[in-house]
Amino acid sequence: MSAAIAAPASMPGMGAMHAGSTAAARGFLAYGVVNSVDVAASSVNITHHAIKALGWPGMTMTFQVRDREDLASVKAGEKVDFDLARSSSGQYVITRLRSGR
Ligand SMILES: [Cu+2]
Repeated sequence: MSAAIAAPASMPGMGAMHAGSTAAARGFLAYGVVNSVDVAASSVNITHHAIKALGWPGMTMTFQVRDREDLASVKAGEKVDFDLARSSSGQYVITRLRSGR
């Protein structure tokens, strides 16, 4: 995918949108570019493409990662693909993260 990512620098109210009402505990495949990795916090900041299945536009945001080991395989500036799943608290977390190819 070579399309430019039209990413607003930040989106106020995005958190509420991400806590939205998508039903089951499905996984959602997404693509983006890593901006920063925080191993201590088990989180990664990603500028992701639009995720149609969730109705999300492309944007920059921080995700929690379920398996911290996934963070060892990615670094800032790298293209990645990842799976999102909705946690019991209603947040979307990354359940699988890997370098794009
Ligand atoms: Cu987002």
